[in-house]
Amino acid sequence: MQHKKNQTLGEFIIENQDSFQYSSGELSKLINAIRLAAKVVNHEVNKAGLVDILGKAGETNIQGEDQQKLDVFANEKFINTLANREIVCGIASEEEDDFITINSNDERHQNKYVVLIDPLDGSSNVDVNVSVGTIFSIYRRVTPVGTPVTLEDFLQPGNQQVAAGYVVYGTSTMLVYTTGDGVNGFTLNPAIGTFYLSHPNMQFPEDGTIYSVNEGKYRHFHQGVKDYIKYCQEEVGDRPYTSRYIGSLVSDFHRNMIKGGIYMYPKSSVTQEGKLRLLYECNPMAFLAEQANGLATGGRTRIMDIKPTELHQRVPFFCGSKNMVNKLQEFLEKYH
Ligand code: P6P
Repeated sequence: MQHKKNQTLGEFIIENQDSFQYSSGELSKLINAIRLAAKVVNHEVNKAGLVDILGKAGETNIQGEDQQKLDVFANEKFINTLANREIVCGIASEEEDDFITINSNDERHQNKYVVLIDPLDGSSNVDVNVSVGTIFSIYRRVTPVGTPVTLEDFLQPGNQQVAAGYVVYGTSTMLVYTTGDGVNGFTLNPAIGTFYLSHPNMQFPEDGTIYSVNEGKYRHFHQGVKDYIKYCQEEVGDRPYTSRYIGSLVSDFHRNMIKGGIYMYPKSSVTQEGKLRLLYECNPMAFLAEQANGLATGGRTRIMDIKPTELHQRVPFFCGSKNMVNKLQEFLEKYH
């Protein structure tokens, strides 16, 4: 992977498309489509307080969560932008009950890629001006080109992803992605609408001193998770660690990747399988984590080895600095 200081995202894609093991031209078009949609959504997120786009859309999604107006806006923008570029044969979204078949103009279904997205993760934070994100995951279809896309094309294990990334709409807007050859971060210059390579070759520090979990749910957690949290809080060596939890996966992940840390969303007696969705939250973040020298596990299994069984399935999720995830694993295994 070539990195040149202040390279634009467009230049970076062109210079590195040969490292992409599939037809690079289409991937470039895909990433460019995501870049365009990210700018449009960023524009709305940044002025959300000024226009009637805050608050609930009056609908609920398949998760039973109130759809925020910005959720619906972001979902439409990413779907329409991806659908219009003749590279995607199907899209699945947190905001859509079922996957969407993209009929290429000539109906020959020649497009080879499927995209899974969480268009606005952490969207309940928008109304309180806390950063949110978009998460995307890209696979090649597994059913024959020339036939309509099927659910099988979406239920692939995360280890089959060809690209994944996120947009974080924070104090600055960044696009962070991988195509399997490291993780690179691009910061948007809003004055000219261009993303510049600001964080080449992002890596999780092997150790960290930040743990991210919703401690309000502590009493519902598995004993191994409780023991690990108490370990983080002990006055020993470089502990107690710092507790940082924004309530926005992309933001917590991004901070922990830069500073070192672990993010945890365990299953509990209340949420038997955890809360985060395997296909469009955990798998893309797991791909990024491993490409950045980190780890991502469901507690017993590497996240990217889990064979999905349904589009919106949830899994427990632990992700971040290698040595922190391994230490957590030790506590979990005491009770297996
Ligand atoms: P809780 C946002 O809804 C999200 O999917 C993640 O972005 C975030 O980390 C988590 O859920 C927050 O969930 O239950 O702690 O409010």
